Amino acid sequence: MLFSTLLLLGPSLVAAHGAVTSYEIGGKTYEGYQGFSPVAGAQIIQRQWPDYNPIMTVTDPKMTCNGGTSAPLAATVAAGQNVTAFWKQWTHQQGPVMVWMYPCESGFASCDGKGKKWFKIDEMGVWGDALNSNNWGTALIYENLKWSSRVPASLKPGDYLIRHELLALHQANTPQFYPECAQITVTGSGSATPSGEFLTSIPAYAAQSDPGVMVDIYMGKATTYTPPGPKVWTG
Ligand SMILES: *[C@@H]1O[C@H](CO)[C@@H](O)[C@H](O)[C@H]1NC(C)=O
Ligand SMILES: [Cu+2]
Repeated sequence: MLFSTLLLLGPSLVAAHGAVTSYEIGGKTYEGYQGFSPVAGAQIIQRQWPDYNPIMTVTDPKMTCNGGTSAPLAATVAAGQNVTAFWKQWTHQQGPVMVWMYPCESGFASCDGKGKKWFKIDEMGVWGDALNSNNWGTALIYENLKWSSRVPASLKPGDYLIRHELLALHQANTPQFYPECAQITVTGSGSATPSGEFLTSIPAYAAQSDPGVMVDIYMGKATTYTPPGPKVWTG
């Protein structure tokens, strides 16, 4: 119901959400997709997403890259360097930030994000013991409109997707996922890859009933929160 209302109201409520719209790596800015008007062949590193309506289920195919497929460009990142993502706007202040990577072993054009190969490089859930507070990773995005994550220094060089995911939890038991992807080529002399316990598939990196997904932050009883999916791999 809420979802169809949002669709009917269209652009007036678009302001209630947000998406990654550019990146900065090593002092260089990479314009991303600005949304709602895909341009064929846009010379960007970001996979163009059709909209940033909330994704409501962890099994939705849009979970991979918000429906974005390939992009013509990639940014070069030295292993150990940070990737900073920027949002033009973001509204919600409860819920975790999670940053994921996926190896594109045969180049970007055919890289579909399928299989149990996704791993987290960064995340922030809640700090303190009040889940109904603004002490959440997504509240820092609300404040700063950016998020910086280190690509593990020991990571094996190659082509990767980097996926920024905001999971908004402000509506009880009604998770909203906002993921976007960009293409990066990691350089360096590392050889490390995450072992199986750090890997998962997207969509469906967790059950919809996972306590990190289906949660009532207002209930007053819950004082701890663990973001869904595997543990962060730092190399
Ligand atoms: C690089 O990312 C890490 C998190 O992965 C963060 O702690 C650190 O502050 C970032 N560095 C810069 C210069 O933004
Ligand atoms: Cu929203």
